[in-house]
Amino acid sequence: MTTTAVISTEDNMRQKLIVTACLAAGVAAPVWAEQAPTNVVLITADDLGYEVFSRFTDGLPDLTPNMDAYVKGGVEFMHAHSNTSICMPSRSIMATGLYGVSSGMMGFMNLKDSSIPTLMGTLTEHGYQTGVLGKVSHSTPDLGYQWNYVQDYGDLGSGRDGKLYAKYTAEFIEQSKKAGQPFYLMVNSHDPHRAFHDPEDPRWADATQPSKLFTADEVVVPEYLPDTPQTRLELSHYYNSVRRLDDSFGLIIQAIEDAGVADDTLVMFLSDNGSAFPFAKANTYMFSSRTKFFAKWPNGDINTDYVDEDNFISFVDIMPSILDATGIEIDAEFDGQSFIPLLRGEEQEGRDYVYTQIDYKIGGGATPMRAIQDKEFIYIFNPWSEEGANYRNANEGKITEEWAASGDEVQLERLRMFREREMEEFYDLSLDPSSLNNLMDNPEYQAKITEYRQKLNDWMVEHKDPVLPMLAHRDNPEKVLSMMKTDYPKKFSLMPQEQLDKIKAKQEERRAQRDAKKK
Ligand SMILES: [Ca+2]
Repeated sequence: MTTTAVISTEDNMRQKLIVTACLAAGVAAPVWAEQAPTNVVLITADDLGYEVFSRFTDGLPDLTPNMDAYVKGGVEFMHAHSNTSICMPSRSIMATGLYGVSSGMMGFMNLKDSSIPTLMGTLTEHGYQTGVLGKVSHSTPDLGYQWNYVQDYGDLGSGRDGKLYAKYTAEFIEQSKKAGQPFYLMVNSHDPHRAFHDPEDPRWADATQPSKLFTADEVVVPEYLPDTPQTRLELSHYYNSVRRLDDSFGLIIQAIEDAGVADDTLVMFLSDNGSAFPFAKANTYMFSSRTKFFAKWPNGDINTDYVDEDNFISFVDIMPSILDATGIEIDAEFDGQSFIPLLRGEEQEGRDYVYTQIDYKIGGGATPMRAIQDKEFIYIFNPWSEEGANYRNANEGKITEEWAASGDEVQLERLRMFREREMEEFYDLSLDPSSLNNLMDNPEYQAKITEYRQKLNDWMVEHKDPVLPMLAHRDNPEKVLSMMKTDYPKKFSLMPQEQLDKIKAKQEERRAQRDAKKK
């Protein structure tokens, strides 16, 4: 599919110059030599859950006005998912088109297998300027890679100042124009990651104020959390941060439009993972991975004012889609496929299910989870689960403390489920989207459970998942737990030497600081 952009004489001249420069440098001539090149801006939120959007928060108006207005002219997917609902592994999937089990980045790992191409590396090789704003280390799997333009968290008001994001977006676009190259810009907000915006005690001194604040009384509590005072308080702070994300989004879009490049720029928006509350981020429930996802590309011949309610897309599709949009072909295998045809309203195979996984979180041991879901059902396998297990993550706030102290049966059972889980879970999403009622022992669902487990088994076979043998022994929990120790890859074995060296240097630095304090 070719774009229908009109090419001016000046553009033609510029492109000829670039092609000549590429040939002289021994780089493959870019395919956009004959047409206006496509720029790509990927805007990511940090921990923005899908449940905050209007269909789940009826009665809570005016949370994301800029996004709501923008998305109307583009394409929105109703079934978009992060394959791994944790910051760095989620972004590693976007950058490689591969699940963690395929790339080896099953957690906070950099890329060990240097034969795997990355999105940014490939774009550089094909004549693109690349830039990144915020979340830089989480968004750069290859430790040897050099972006053309970098502004990190500290230069962006702790990743929470939209005016600075807009300023640097404009600066990078100007730099690309001067270089006569098309660009790829990854704009990573640090909102609405914890710490949320608490008006009484704003944690980020250099962040901007959200344009609107929310109160504990008016928030909508998602069904997967018991409705308690602490939950409501944290949610109100979270909504403040969501609003600030939306403020930033509006300013970034304005900067792209002011730079005069919007027509030839594919803009996409997504969240790296679900919200930082128990049962969302760092798990495999529907609200762990489901994300707001929309795209706009005026000269890309794609749909406008269009909502795709049928097709599942996920982050393994991001790299193939961007290469498709930019007309770059490389000799590489991806776990995903380009969704650009869906943006044009075409049909595609393989869009009925999504597969999501968790392996290593930032701290602690592995808690592998594997899930398959479609619009009707979700099946989850948790080989780490056992009585007395103590699953924890950095997303609990003070909510789990409140559950523990409540003496309330419902809250205590929710806490037990969160910490220990069950080896297998199955939910009817049409009746129970928040996954509260595990149907594993319900006789009516046994045929469906077998069907979904088999599909997950097939996915594990295809991707040589180390968890596969554990699924076969699911009726013998002791065996599964012993296999976790023997068959599951150790964290450090998945890291490249350069990352191990960095970790070692950091440890030594900390040790030296401790020793200095003692003296
Ligand atoms: Ca995140």
